[in-house]
Amino acid sequence: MILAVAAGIAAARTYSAIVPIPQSVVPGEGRCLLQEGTAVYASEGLDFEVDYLLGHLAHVMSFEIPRTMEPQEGGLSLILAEGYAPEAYRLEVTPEGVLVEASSSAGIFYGIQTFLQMLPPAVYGETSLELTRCYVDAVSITDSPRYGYRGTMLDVSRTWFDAEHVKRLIDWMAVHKLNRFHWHLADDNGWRIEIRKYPQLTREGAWRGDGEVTPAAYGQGHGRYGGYYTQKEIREIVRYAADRHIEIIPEIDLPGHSRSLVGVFPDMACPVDVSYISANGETDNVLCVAREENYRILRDIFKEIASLFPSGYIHIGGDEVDHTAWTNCPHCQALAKEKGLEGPQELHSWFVYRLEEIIHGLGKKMAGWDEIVISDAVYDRSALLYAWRSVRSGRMSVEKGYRTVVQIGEYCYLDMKQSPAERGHSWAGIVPLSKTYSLEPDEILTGGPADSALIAGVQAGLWAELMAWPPRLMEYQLFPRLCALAEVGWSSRENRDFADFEQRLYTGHFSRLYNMGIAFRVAPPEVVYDSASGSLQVRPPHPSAVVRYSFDGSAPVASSPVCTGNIVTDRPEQMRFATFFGDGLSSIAVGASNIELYSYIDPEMTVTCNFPMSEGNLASLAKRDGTGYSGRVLQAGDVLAYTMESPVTCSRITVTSGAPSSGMFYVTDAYVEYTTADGSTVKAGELYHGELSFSPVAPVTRVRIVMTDSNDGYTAVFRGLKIEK
Ligand code: TNX
Repeated sequence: MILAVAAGIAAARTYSAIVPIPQSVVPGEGRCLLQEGTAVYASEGLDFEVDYLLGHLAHVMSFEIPRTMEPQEGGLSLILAEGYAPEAYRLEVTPEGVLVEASSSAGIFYGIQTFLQMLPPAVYGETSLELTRCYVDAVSITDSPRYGYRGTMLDVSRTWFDAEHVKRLIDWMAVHKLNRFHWHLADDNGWRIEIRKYPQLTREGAWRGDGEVTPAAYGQGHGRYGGYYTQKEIREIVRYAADRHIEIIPEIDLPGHSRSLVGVFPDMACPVDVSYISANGETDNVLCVAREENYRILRDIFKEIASLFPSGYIHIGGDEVDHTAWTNCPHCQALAKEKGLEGPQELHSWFVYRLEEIIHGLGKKMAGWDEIVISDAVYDRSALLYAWRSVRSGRMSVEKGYRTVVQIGEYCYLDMKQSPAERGHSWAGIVPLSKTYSLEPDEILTGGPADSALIAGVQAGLWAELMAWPPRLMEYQLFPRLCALAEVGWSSRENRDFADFEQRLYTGHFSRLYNMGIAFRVAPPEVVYDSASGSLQVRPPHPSAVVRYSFDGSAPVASSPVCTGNIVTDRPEQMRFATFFGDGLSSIAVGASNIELYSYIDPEMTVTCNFPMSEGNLASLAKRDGTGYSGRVLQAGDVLAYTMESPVTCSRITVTSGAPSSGMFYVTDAYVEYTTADGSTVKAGELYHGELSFSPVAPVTRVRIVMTDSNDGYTAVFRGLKIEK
């Protein structure tokens, strides 16, 4: 895959589009020529860095670059020298050659990353450009990171990402000078790391679906779904990441979010018959605090984890614990009494305290989500806190004196929607690229301009409830927002400017991502209707972006006409626009934002069903924007019916389901049928990921959603019908 810099706007200099932007870039005189005979010299101990550099150069050059024992005139030199900060480097490109100098192999690696961004984007591709010569503009760059912790968190429990997938993410992180991979290895919906002492954890706990210890979830079907990493794979990935100067921090989320663990070892939960629904809609997912055996099992597990991961930290989760079981558990209550613990929050603290003891005993420090200091309990201040809930919780963490990683939802949660119409969560708001880029960790957490030593750095979080569909949503959610976060973490405050960042994306970095094979998000154009001139005014996201359009309300495709200016039309509501990039990437389709794109009718109707649902919810569902939650898991044969007061003539009906904020808990297994005014019943089709649109053949008196199998959440969420004229 090769794509030249976006047509029209060529980067002014080979160093004008570097992401994250370096600390200091001083243009030089002339340029350096790489050609047959160019050689590379490197200090001892840089074998991986040399191979990495040459491996990439091979995608651009037609010639081999030999490694020499002495620096060569006109060649590439990677030199270890004293005097640089830990990850800092200097990169000098002159007609006499290329020099990368640093005090550590990490610094050299980052210097190489910057240098690679000065070459054609094919350097990241799979085939070779086979150039016989290649010029790089002379420049002098000195660079070092703002924060020592620059991370990405991946949840592999809700959606399974195999070892190859994880390695690809690590490659992408390395390009962006990110240096911590936080691996969320166990959650309610799957245990993903082999533990030799308890093989059942992966034999059983890594799988979900009908007949498995954890039930089907997130619309991934009734079949066996899941996977896990063997210890051999884990070691390989740890090594792979370390080569790329990325430390992996493993997380096992406890004592809540533990359904897969409890599924395998039911005795780890409190021995009480209570029902509760966790923040994520799970049941039976909390460990008993009072059961001593639990701490022995957890110690065994952490012992193996400690030996697999060289990181100084083990992350124990600690978020979103439902307290119902503890409150009702005689053992937890007796423990609380004995230790003088007040309320469930102090039981939570007790649990964390016990884990911290275990983790310290293994020679590691503890990391956890910000709730681990939800009560006033104070742990060893060596704990690393991950602020996620809010700016407030981040402030609390810093005020209490903890080193804090900023992963605050409203900036860093890349599972949030990028615009209201897109897939994603929205509990932390809509998180467009500009929002992620706007993060100023110190300003929001300490209010002061100076960087606080307590702010370890920043991290992107990719939770995976919604990642299984559509294909490659992971890449779409990560990019380009991860580029923005990398710049927040690396670049100095004075050098950061959103317009300039976007310009670098469009003139260089998108082509790099494209050559890496990343299905990144392309921004749609902005379209407004101007009634005075009767035209649609189309503003592409960037001057050279390719926008295509359709006339019939459908999403534009690669063969749709290209939009080159404003469009005069008497049917503005029918037109849709999308931005295209390279071969295969396109944005969501949009219409004019200031007119009604659909003409809905809202007939009178009543909604009924044969399973529990509140009157209020049923009444709500009779409205187009309505929502109704089933009071239990649905079964085959369950039916929800929308009955019209009188026959409705319409062009199209759209059935949707799923929670309005996230799309979670959609109706997974069902078909839709409708009754026409003459009394006949027509099957409209199966729901596909909770949705179906159809054009009725005659006036409609009733629409029925008929379940064909059980639903996969504790509730199923129905929505009002969208009926078009
Ligand atoms: C909150 S962040 C969670 C996760 C969810 C996420 C969805 C955190 C510590 N807990 O379990 O996946 O929200 O955005």
